[in-house]
Amino acid sequence: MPETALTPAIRDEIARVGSADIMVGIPSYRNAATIGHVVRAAQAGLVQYFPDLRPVVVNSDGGSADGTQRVVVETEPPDYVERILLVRPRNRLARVSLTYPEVDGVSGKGAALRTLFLIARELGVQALVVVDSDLRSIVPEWIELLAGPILKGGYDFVSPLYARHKWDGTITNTVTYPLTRALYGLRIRQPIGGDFGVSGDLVAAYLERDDWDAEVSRFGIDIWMTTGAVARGFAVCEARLGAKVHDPKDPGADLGPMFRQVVATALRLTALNADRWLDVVGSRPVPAYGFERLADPPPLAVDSLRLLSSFHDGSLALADTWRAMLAPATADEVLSLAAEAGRLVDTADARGGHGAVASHSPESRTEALADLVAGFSFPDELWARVVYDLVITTGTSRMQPHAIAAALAPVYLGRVGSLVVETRRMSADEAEERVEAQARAFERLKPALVERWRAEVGT
Ligand SMILES: Nc1nc2c(ncn2[C@@H]2O[C@H](COP(=O)(O)OP(=O)(O)O)[C@@H](O)[C@H]2O)c(=O)[nH]1
Ligand SMILES: [Mg+2]
Repeated sequence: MPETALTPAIRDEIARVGSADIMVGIPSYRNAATIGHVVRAAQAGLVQYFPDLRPVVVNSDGGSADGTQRVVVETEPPDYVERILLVRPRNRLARVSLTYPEVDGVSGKGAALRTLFLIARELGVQALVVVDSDLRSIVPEWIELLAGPILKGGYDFVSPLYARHKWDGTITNTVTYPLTRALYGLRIRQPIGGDFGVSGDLVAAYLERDDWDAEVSRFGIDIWMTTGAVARGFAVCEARLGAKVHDPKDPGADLGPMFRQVVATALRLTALNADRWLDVVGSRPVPAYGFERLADPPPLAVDSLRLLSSFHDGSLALADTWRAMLAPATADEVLSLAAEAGRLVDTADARGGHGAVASHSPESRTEALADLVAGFSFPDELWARVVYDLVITTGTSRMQPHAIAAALAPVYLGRVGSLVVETRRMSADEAEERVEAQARAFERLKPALVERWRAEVGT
């Protein structure tokens, strides 16, 4: 169990608040530009929807130098919310902004959440809602949607359901959604969405677990929370939140560390929880709470040429590692796809001259490449086999999850590049059907995974 001594300053804040029924926790690191809106929405949601409860908003910050915490404490106070919403809550809303302590020397989103869990337990809250501090699309109702199922419905974990752009959430679409669904049999569409509702019981269970590691202190936290709820049989539902609009990331440019932390955690937990998934067959939807919305998330530019180029570069540097971590046939197929990606990138360069292609916008590069790559496809089943080979490699301890995840990253970029090219003319619904088809491939291949696990790892 990690050592997290709450600082005296945090203890003072807990003593000042005393106790609470419902808490909104907001992790942050350098979010001065966006966190004000999130704090206002959280306060308004608590005041409007839970006027009879004792509410608190807690910001857990990583020591941002950009004034994030100052924005939080200078955001309009709760009486402003009461005035604009014409609500007279029974209890005054408390607001706290603090700098969280590192967990075993590591800071990150997970460390921020660990402090939020400790505070929630100390205050005795029945429902903890956590929301990201870079959200543009949060509205007060999100607080009701994420806490309502816990307070009114007896659920322990509320997972978000959003309309996202077809190219946003690529780690979710290619790994955490299909893997969680096929392993545990629950169709949780956004296992690492970042905006969750957690019951007081589940918070206590999280704090009692002894498998917190450095990745969980970073971006491994979301899949750790979701898997922890699902694998231990807590009551799980989804809440329909509408669009997720936040600081966007290009999967080829910004997602490297996050990918490694999420995937390493997912693999580690898969090996740890074998007794929870080996016997699960098929999958079922989980109950969804909230009114269905029409939402149109903003466009997102993704540079598919760069994705294919990273896939090919990765194959040059990592071929031996890929052969060590994948089954021989899987490695052969992946390496030949990477070679094909390399040829396509060369052709694109030769056609336009590297500078000419590089100088175009990502969209026109995708279009230019699309003409070339009409036949390029990273098949669903091959991707599922890649991920399942890695589950086996983790189970047999031939490689550490973190090393596997790092070596997988370029393969993932190739997989995403293929999806981007294939879905470039598709509507959101059509692209969603591609994600579903991939999830069905993971389910189809699961019996083979189970058989291999039993033969090579044990039961
Ligand atoms: N406290 C803290 N929060 C972090 C850190 N890194 C990210 N976060 C928060 O975690 C949330 C999600 O991060 P973000 O970069 O938007 O990830 P994504 O939306 O999942 O791609 C945001 O609220 C960030 O402020 C960190 O190092 N420390
Ligand atoms: Mg974000």
